[in-house]
Amino acid sequence: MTDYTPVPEDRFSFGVWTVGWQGADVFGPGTRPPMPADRAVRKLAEIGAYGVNFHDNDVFAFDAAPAERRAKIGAFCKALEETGLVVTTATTNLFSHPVFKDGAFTANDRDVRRFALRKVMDNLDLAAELGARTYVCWGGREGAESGAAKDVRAALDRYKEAFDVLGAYVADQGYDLRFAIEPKPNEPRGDILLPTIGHALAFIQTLERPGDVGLNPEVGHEEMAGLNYAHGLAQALWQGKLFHIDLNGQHGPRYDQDLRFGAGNARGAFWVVDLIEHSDYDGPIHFDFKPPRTEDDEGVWESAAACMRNWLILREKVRAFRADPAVRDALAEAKLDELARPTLAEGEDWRDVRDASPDIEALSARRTAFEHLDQLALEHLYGVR
Ligand SMILES: [Mn+2]
Repeated sequence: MTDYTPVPEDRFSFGVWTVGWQGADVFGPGTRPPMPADRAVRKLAEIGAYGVNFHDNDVFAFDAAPAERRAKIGAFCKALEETGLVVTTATTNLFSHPVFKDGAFTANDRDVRRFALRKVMDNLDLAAELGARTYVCWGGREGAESGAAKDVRAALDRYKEAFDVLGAYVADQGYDLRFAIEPKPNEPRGDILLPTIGHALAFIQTLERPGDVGLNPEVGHEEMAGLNYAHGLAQALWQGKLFHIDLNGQHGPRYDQDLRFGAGNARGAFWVVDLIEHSDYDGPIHFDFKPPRTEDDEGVWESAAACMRNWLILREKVRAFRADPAVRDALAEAKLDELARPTLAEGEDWRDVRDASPDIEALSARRTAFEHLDQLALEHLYGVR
């Protein structure tokens, strides 16, 4: 048992925009005042975060004049220096300004696409300067509400072209940066391109530099599509593509809730922590949540701190689950070790199974014992083991 106090080794990071969200939604304006990026950095350091992730326009306004842009970046950097917080990741706002109303990399208007590339390159320069290693691309406006207005195959050509151009830019500049695509099924567009982990994984294989592009899957985005986030993460890990994670909470298929991590699907969160804890993922444990519109400033920081606290609570629980002798027996009974064994033995080929004739009735009658194993997990989650 610990007191769940975060330490830098936990690698907890937050988007500047998470705690800085003012609470504006489609039905009303913000309920909280704007938060300058440097204040977000200082407060995040106070509550035990290790790193931050920023959009260009979290730090300076879209239309900031060069002097103002420099001043805002200067204040941000000063806060980083004074607190020791690390910039792990950066990204571009390609969704707020009306110019991106039909998307950025896949806007039908070619001039918009050219401007979008330039905006990303500007922020890649800043990201590299601040030491970010991962560059997230969430294509929130890359999509459509209607059928004929978007030729999806042409749009995917342009999407690929954007990553090829930006990959060349990063290589030519000698930046140590990798791209991480963040899938989302819908919202703000009716339907968004690259809607799930699976779509994005397939897309990456078409790029000129597939090795430099991976994924940044978000809990809520996959669960909005009714998918199992931990399974998606596992496949991304299996394909060497889990470059970053966006952790938050969601209650099934509905609008993007961005609850604090551990709220929403708690059972799903247990398996996410179990997977990441027992994997070679070494990126930040990153939270992309939004403190609900009901909260004041104090509530914002309580909600942010709770993301880390919930991770640490669940980490303790998944470690206890894996160390429990009853769980080890149950895993063996459920044949997890057997799943890890190749179906064909060394030196065997299809001939060795071509004429297999097992006792089908006996095979069908074998126990799986999965319910027993799952109940043990739930009892660890519920705190009775
Ligand atoms: Mn979200």
